[in-house]
Amino acid sequence: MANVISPESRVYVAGHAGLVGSAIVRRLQADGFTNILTATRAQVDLRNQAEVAHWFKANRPEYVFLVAGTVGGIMANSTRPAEFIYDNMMMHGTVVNAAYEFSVTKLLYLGSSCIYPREATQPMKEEALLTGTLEPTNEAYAIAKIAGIKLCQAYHRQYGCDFISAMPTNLYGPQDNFDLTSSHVLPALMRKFHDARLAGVGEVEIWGTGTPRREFLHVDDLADACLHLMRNYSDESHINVGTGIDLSIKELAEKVRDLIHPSAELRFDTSKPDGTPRKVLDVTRLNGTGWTAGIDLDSGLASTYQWFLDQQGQNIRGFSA
Ligand code: GFB
Repeated sequence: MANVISPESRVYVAGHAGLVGSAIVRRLQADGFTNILTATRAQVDLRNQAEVAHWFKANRPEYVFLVAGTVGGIMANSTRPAEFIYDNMMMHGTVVNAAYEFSVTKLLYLGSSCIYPREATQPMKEEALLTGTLEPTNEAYAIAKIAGIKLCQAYHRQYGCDFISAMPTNLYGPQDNFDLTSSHVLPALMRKFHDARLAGVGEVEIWGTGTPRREFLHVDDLADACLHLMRNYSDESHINVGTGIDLSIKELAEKVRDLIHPSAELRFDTSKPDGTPRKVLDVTRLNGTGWTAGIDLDSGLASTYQWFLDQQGQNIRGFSA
């Protein structure tokens, strides 16, 4: 019987402070895990192989959730491609190699749904990977994330490492980034409608045409899926993680408006990029492992906004209240 992660296991969450990492730590704590290992950027620069190897040698994790990364929305991706490809390729390479060198029992690497071709048939199946050109606005990031998948597969193939890859759709939830230049659309809209209501402004700017379609998974659902996959999945292929349900940016903006600032008008700034016309994942393989998403978008929006309000006066990433 292969080793299975348990509350006594030494579990390293690489990227513990971010949107995904903090959700995984919350979930592990809730499940009574007593050996959750984390390291701040000051303690370990994950882009530095020597520092990462030194940390692994000293801490000997048995399980690794590799969810660290330099991430951002469409504007950050299209204006900072060098950071996005360098940081992410280095972080993936150093952690996966150290996990092999120090005999980690199992590693789960988290990619992104932007790895798929811009014109991929929707919903996107895992087999669509590398079958067409990528979306230009986040190609650098996508290449780094694809390299992460190939790293895990290569270490599995050559050394027999139990390293798996999960590809989540667009995520949201507590500890998200609310900085308007680097954030993803959902937290950006939440902040924009919030600020407009407080300022008594009757119009909110939405980037693009509002016609692109996106799928949104709450990060607590993702954390649940990651633990589920760490326990039940060891195939070489990456696996999609999502709800399988999408909506247009305009429909999302109307949901956020109705929740936060119902009287506001939407103004579409078509000088801003739309990015990929549609991104929704085929989650047949995931559902086949016995997992389905549990947090619907309306409930997730309400609970995330409540978290946002509860943080007022505290430091939310990208937004000093
Ligand atoms: O979430 P987002 O920045 O990234 O943009 P992607 C999604 C859509 O929302 C685009 C529109 O069509 C944006 O033009 N949008 C409207 C806005 N208003 C806003 C706004 O105020 N801020 C932002 N950010 N968007 C990401 C990749 O692509 O997908 C990431 O850039 C990652 O690397 C993520 O892969 C999963 O969904 O287009």
